[in-house]
Amino acid sequence: MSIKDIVKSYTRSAKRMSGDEKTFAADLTSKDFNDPAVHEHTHEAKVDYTKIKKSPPMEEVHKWQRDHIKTDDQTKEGYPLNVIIDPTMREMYQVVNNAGMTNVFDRFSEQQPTQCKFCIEGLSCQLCANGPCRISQKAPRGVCGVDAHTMVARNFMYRHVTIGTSANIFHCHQAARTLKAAGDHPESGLKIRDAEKLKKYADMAGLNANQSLEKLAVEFAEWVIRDIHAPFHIESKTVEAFAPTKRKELWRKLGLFPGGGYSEVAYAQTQCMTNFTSDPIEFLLRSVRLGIANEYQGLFMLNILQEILMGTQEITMKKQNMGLLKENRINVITNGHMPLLAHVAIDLASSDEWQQKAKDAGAEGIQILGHVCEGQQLINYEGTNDQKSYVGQEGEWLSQEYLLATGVVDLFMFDYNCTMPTMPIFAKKFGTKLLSAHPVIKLQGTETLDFIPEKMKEQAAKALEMAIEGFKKRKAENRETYIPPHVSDCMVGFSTESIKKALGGSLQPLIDQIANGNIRGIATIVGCTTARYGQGGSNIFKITKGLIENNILVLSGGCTSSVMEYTGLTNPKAADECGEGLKAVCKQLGIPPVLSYGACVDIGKMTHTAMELADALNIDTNALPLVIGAPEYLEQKAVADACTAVALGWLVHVAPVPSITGSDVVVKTLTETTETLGLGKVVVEMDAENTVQIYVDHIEKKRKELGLG
Ligand code: XCC
Repeated sequence: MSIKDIVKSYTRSAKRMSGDEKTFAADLTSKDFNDPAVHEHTHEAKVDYTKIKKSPPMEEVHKWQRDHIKTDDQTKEGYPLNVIIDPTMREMYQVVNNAGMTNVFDRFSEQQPTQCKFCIEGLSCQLCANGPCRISQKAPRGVCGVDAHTMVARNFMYRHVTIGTSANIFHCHQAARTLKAAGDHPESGLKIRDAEKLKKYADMAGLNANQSLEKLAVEFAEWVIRDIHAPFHIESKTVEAFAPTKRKELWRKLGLFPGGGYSEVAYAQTQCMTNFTSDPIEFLLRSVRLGIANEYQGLFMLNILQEILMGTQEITMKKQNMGLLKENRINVITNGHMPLLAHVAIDLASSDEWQQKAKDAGAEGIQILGHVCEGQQLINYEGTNDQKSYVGQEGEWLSQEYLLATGVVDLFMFDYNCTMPTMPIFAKKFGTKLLSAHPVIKLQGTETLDFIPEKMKEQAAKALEMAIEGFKKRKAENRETYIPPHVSDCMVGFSTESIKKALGGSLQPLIDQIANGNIRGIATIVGCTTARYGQGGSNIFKITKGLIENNILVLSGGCTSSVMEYTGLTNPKAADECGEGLKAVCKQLGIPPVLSYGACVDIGKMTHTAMELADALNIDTNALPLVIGAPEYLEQKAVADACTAVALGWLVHVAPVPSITGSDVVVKTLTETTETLGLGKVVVEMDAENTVQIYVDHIEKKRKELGLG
């Protein structure tokens, strides 16, 4: 901008601040906002469930999905139906798009080509009032003097890793509060379902496990909470108690052993202030350090806490997708990642008393489905298995607007991330009641519950009452609805413990199959799905197909699990699609080639399996024939999780391209140097076939180093 333009811009800004001139948003219309109080346009949208191309029955869908990924039809032309491979989402996208309503795929199109080259490469900074600065050849430094390498590395840690780490630790903190409440107030709703697990981990934490379960629950929860809140300069007790010995030595040597998680995040954010740290390598190593806190004070620990409360995973057959919704039942969706209140609601709704209340309202009953990672967790927990009100998993995060457009969702309750800001207007249009289960997530015009684990039973009852009201209103208004009829059968419930149990008590049979080469190695395909060209679930599916054909066993976690489910890869029948070695193993055990570990937060369980495998082989974690893949990563937790994987010594593949390509120092450090330090490294690759080859090559390299043929 010229000096004249700058003066003009500041003068205009000043006028806007004083109210003398309109802001940019003042020129938008009320239909461009999500506050249901001002959004008056939903009634104009004409919803027609008949003018859509319906998906064929599931068997044909599976055939179509397999043919489809062989074509190159993944670009702008034909978007988004060329990337959406979920049969229900394909139908409901058409409904929403025909009605002219905002939705995730159309918003992605609207954002093209506005998306900014500088931001994509990490070369823009908005931290201080001299900015925003963008780095180019003409202007190689920001106004403060920051160079490209520092700007990219700082953005990486500040915008992605600190947010993701604090989110996972915050989640763990809430789970610990809930365990404490279950001990202090056993009538509050949550139960201690896996007492053995509580004793085992409390013992590993150095606590006295020979006391009443209630007292032990309180003590263990307080131990976790104390560690999360410890200062950054005091070594974390959870890391000390649960991380592999060889890793801890390395982390100490490299200065990466973290202290208390919240304090680590505060330290890292402080470093990001303008004119503070400028060493790019420091930001990158600090990110790895945050990755360790992210694991042991976040993912790993929150899994243990939730399993104590909801029962460890159990291998079983379950169902998935929108076809599980029922026109004449009260349909409750629970969305998010922290199914604590949801579990109490399922408990209550499964009782005869609440089923009767539903019948009194004119329904055939009340049922609950989990959306996104929450649903993935709930179908896995042993504690949900025989609860009749829980009917299955609904879909990935991309599908939530389309889900409400069915018109049959009576209550959409949500707790922790992955609830779109547009939910209030969809709820208004389609008569759904919304309820937030934690004040950390507030949507415009939407009721929010305080997070009080001691009162969860009461809160769950309130949620179910809201659902009953929603149903009554839907019926009274005689609303038109449509449920896409597609459902997948899937085998779920995999975890270290459930796999060991299925294998007769140890991981040895799995190790034998890896050693004899039937299984070449393991790939964890985790994380989200994105709306980008070539993604939308397609990239995950294509890569996974390639891996199992190459005899690589796949573990899934996150919205990737939904993709595996609606493409049939978590069905034992998918054994026929594998290479000969993996096929033989799957057939012998009656398992699919993709083992669903559940949610993205269940990555903590995958690292647990990997750590036990490494222990059984007496090797460090980085020696395992293992690759971590996030082929459609979306948000900050995924980036923090990638840092965890780097800390544990693993190759991490990510797509789409993360915003680090503006600096060769950052790229080289994360893709090469970290590995030379005994850590893992990052690989970026967009093409699915190349990606499969990268995984295969890495696994074969690790096999060779281990002396395996
Ligand atoms: Fe959200 Fe977990 Fe990502 Fe899916 S995988 S888009 S975070 S729901 Ni977690």
